[in-house]
Amino acid sequence: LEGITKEKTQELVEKTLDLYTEKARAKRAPHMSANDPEDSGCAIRSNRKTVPGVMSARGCAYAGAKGVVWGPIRDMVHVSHGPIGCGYYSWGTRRNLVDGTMGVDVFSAMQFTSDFQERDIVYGGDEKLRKICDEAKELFPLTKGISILSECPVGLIGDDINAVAKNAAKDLEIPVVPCNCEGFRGVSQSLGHHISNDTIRDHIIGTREFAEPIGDYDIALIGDYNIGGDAWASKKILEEMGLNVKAIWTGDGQIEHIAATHQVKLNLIHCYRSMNYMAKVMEEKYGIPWMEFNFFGPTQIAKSLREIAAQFDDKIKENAEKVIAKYTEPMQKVIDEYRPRLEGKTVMVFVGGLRPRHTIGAYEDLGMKVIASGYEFAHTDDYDRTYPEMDKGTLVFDDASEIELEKWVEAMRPDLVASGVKEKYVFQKAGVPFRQMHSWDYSGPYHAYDGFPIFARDIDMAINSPTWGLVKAPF
Ligand code: CFM
Repeated sequence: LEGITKEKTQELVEKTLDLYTEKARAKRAPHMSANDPEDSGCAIRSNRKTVPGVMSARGCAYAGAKGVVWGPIRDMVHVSHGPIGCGYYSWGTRRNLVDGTMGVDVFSAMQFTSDFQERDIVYGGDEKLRKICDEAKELFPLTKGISILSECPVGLIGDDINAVAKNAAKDLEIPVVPCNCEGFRGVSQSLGHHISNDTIRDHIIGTREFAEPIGDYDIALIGDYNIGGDAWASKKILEEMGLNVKAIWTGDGQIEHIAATHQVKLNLIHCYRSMNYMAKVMEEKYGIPWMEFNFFGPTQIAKSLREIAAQFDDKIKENAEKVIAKYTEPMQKVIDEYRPRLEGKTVMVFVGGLRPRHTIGAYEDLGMKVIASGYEFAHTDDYDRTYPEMDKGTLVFDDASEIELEKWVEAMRPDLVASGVKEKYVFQKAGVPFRQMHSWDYSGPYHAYDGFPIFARDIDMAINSPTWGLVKAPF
């Protein structure tokens, strides 16, 4: 990588830390470093409380539960339990697409909230919650269950949603799942993922069986949330190679399929960060093996298809080769079209807990280089998986603040910033091309062979738009 050395990047890190007071500097310093794949000493500190007063892009435990794990399950009513704002701001923003008839057998785009008022804070919201459960079942008789996602006040006032859920489940004869995911728990949305995994473990998994007998090629797709149709694109090629995707966790998810996942032969896990807990539980409790894979960009897709096929017999292995062969030419066409326009361009990535490492190969397929990558809420095991993917001297960081990002972009001048909506307009106004890499900027899918042509088009559109010639950047 031209011009990028470990020393220069470390110098930039020091200069960035100079922005802070001594105390804040000491806290932020372990969260950013020049990458050195051979030196484990560059380990980034992660999953710690954000420094107060420093602007963070993180979400909360409720966001991780309502928005990420539970929300995409399409045939349940998900109740945001507490004041109205949390429900409103987690309403449809993640673009986890679903199939079915809204309001009849699908409820994921609707907002159910207990809309707490002062009265509920003072006298408790349990009765109201019970009424909501009854009304939800009455208004939507085809609902397959209800999840109760607690917002902060519920835990603070000590309401017993577990008792309400237990009684409602008995009376209504559907699963009613209490999820104690109050936003103040933990340091980010990551704990919300964990709490949600635990509630699926305690209330859902193993409570149903699949209607048909289980076969040797039956698998589950774990940690694909169908953002912009991602899970549909992933499912398509897994089925083309002869596997049966019996359940998706939780994109376009169906609760009865999720409940029967303990019967599958293999768990394929895409978003390791948000669902490794359940993969491990199913391995320990039901002996189901699991493996990680990566469906971003043709290089990683082919590698993953072969690794997945290696878990099965020769028929599946041959099928995998056929699938790879079938898509080689169309993918090469995409590369031939876009690579000449993107060759040598650089990217800074800052997203949640998976994409900062999983998308690297897709950029590389287009001739681009990731020169800086960071997570909002990853843990040590995510960073350990990241160092080998990044070149020596590139910047790796954790829970960056807005001022840090600005300093790095100013110094490293990436050709693209790939991050979230809170970052988008800051960098676009500075004249730096940007893609919103959570919701795919209203585009997608980006997963699998259906996704790559769209990804390539979008990245080209962002970087090579003539608009940038008209913007006067402040630096
Ligand atoms: Fe997994 Fe995700 Fe991500 Fe995530 Fe998220 Fe997301 Fe994300 Mo936004 S589950 S960790 S909590 S891949 S919503 S679909 S894009 S931060 S990198």
